[in-house]
Amino acid sequence: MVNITEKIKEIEEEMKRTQKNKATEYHLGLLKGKLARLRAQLLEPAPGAGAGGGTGFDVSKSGDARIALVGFPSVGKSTFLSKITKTKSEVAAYAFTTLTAIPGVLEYAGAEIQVLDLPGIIEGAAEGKGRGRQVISAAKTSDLIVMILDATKRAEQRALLEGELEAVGIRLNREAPNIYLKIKKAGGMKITFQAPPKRLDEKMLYNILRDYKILNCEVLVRDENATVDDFIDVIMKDHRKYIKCLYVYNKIDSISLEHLDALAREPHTCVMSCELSLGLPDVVARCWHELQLMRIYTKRKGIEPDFSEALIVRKDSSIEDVCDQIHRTLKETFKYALVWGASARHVPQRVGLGHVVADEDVVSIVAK
Ligand SMILES: Nc1nc2c(ncn2[C@@H]2O[C@H](COP(=O)(O)OP(=O)(O)OP(=O)(O)O)[C@@H](O)[C@H]2O)c(=O)[nH]1
Ligand SMILES: [Mg+2]
Repeated sequence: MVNITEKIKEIEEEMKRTQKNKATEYHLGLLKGKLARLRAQLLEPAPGAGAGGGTGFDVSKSGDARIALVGFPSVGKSTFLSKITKTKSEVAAYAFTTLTAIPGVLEYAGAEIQVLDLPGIIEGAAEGKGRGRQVISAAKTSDLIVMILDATKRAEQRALLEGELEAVGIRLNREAPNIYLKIKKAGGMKITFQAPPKRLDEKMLYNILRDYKILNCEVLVRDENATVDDFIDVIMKDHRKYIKCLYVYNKIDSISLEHLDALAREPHTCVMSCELSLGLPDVVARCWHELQLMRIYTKRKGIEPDFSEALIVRKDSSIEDVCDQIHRTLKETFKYALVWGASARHVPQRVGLGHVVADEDVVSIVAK
């Protein structure tokens, strides 16, 4: 039997050979679908298939959020971890200094953020080169990927790394496609487009669904710009992860000012020099911003709120999430809450469990 890696190679070769035009687009679409299936198999083998899959490193999640440091060898990931946390991860001039995941804790704005220093990954990581698959699995569990790049290296490094992450189903700084898919037991395929699609048609979707042996389903494409790749992402949604990414160029002590200026203007990008301790507070502040965590202060009746200790909750959290953060049974006795701050229409506003809080709100929970 040909192994999965070889099959992937074959399909990639065929896709490269095939010219893109009207006559081949259906065939290319099918190839993309097959490729996505094989890549998922490579990372997540069927249960009982034994080891070799995508299990990450054995580091348990802790704190309010997790950041993964991803990058090629020797770009300065460990140096960065040692600078922003109390953890010392070994630093050296040779490649693959770090061989496992080293967790550190970043304390910021009253939150504890776990930062994972990971081994460097190389081209072909998605296919299992180096410790690539493990690194990528660890990255998949994070709330934010901080991609450390070497400012002195060629610009392609970023696209190469993105390609590796993309190949294993990580989607950076993107939302899930606006396509509804419901698999059914009977009734055939029902495909509808909310507006005339620009890059898809019914036959394309039909072919791909058949190839995936999805014969009974309902599809509603809400986005007119949706592509075949988007559609495959929707079918493969259990293997896709939409994660924010901050691109951080290190070693700016060794590049020209012009180059530095150009890098710093790219979207989702920060620049720093760990060696000269330049730009580090900015990078940390950007990480905090990208994580979209909120600080909620609690207040007891008749007492001033305690601003020294915040509860950390995720973006769009409700009073219910705040209760859960305080104690898991608190909502059973919940009567109402009083809210002061940006989310309150007037202060204090009396609200129920569903009220969505804002950063730095003060909340007082009133029990039955
Ligand atoms: N010039 C310069 N060198 C740096 C900077 N930050 C780190 N280095 C050097 O880059 C080399 C690699 O640093 P590490 O932190 O070990 O890199 P890493 O990304 O953890 O490498 P691996 O663990 O092998 O993947 C070391 O020699 C560091 O001293 C910087 O800001 N400027
Ligand atoms: Mg390292």
